[in-house]
Amino acid sequence: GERRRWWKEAVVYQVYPRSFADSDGDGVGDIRGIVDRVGHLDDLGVDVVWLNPVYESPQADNGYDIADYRAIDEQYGTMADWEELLDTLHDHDIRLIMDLVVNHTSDEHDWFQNALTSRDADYRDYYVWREGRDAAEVDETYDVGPDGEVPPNDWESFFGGPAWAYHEATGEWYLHLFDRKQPDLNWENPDVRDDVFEMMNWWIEKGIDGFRMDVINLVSKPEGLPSTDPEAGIRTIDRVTNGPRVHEFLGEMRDRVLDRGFLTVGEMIGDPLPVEHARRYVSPGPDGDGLSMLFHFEHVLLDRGERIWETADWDLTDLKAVFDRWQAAFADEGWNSLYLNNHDQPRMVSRFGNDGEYRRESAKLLGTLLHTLRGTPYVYQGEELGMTNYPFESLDDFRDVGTLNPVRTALDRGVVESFDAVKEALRANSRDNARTPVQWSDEEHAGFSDAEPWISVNPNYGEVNAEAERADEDSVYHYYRRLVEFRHENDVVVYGDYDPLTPDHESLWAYTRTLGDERLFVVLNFADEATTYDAPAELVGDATLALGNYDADDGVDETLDLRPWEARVYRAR
Ligand code: TEU
Repeated sequence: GERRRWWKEAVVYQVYPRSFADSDGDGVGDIRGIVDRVGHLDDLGVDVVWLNPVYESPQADNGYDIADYRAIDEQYGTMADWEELLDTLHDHDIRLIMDLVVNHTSDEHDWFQNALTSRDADYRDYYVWREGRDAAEVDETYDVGPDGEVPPNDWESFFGGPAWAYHEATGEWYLHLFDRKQPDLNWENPDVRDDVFEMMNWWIEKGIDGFRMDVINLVSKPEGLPSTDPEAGIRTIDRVTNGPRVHEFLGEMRDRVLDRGFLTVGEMIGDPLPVEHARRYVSPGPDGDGLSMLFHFEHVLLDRGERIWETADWDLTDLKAVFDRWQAAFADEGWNSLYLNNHDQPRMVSRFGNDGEYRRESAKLLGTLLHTLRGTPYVYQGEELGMTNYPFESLDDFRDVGTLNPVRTALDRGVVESFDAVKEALRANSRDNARTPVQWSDEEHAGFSDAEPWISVNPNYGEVNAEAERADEDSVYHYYRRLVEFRHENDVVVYGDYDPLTPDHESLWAYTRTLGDERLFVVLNFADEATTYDAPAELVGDATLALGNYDADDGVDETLDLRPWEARVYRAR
């Protein structure tokens, strides 16, 4: 039988603190701003908050570069503010999970500062240091260090350029899979693991309810750090994901970090994530790593090219195929997380919906999908308001290191001709789409701050904002409230089997969810046009319309006429 778990029944709401709410008028969101808005979360009905990093950090990657794991960044407030946030959430029966960023630290972390002092420094081996290679022996052309040295291997950073930085004083290179201000920790060193596990337990003792684990499938690096192999189609990402000791390290974590039935969700980059790893990460058995669930990337890579300025064509059948495969993968054991956007992804309504004429309808349809598949839904701040992508006009509009680094490097090298040549793709792809301030009202700066925000507010805030959404019973916001409530009141939404009905249809996604003699029938029209659907005979007949984004009658007819972006959830009778 199905194991019941509180986190399977929960809806998670993701707060990106920098962009959520600014209480002290410096243009940057902060923890008090979140405390002030807990009412919004409570009204929405969510069960868990996932808080993006608020630790002390020079903010090279908005907090994913941590200088002190046990301190709150001044910009975001104090430890007392954080404690108040935890207490306030708990008072409202909302749990809190923290972001765990332990593949790398900031270069300003004490460990790294110590490591820089000499090759024999106490903390040298906390990071990955190697000697460079002789330029004459290799054919890479970029970034030749002093004395004609090139980096130890050809890996590329996820943010563009080589994954290695040369340290003059000690004459070696350190590995940084992300920005050069984010040196990778050396998990081969047992002291690193001790310190990480101890730090996790320190936060657990403070009363948190779990962790979201940043790029946790990168922590084990392959022996010998081999270069890529373009002939065999092996890219950097294939070298660094799901490494040889990753399950051993996570097993150690499972055994040594206190577990009070937490929600743990591992971010697993790479495409595809091999199913044998996926199963093992989330298997609760003795051979499993015991994570509650994971984030895979397959659906958010469909429309992406190799580079941030490239896009790819996709259609609905591709999207369904990805979800169908993952629904099946964890049908008996393991559990899915469900997300359509987050702080690294463009806004879902601009990407998978229609953010113009059908913004509201398509935001609700996507919400229906998110909340009626089998798994735990993650709502990203502003999603419940139908917030959209930002109309970027120049490189100056961007703040994200993951956008700026690669584009600037490519412009320098002439790989990209001009900003205009890549504008449309960056508009579609940039992480900054998700990071514009939450639109609370139609007041100046959208009610996010009294000051000019660190990144521009989307110009559509006059129409799209929380105050307007709350005032309108037909809003995306109120529909999301109903979705959350629906999950809480119906076990079939949580535990029911998923069966797809229309894998090959180009604009319809229909499926059933079945638990014992309860059955839901969901039908979604992913199109700007009306579409008819011949419902399967066994579903035709009496049924209650439990949810929908248009007015519709009870009962499933032989032929269902669905309006643009219409979503319906029927409860079979
Ligand atoms: O993200 C991992 C990651 O691979 C993405 O940043 C990816 O590069 C991006 O989505 C490209 O589309 C995690 C965090 O979520 C992200 O914010 C951090 O920048 C990154 O790790 C480094 O900590």
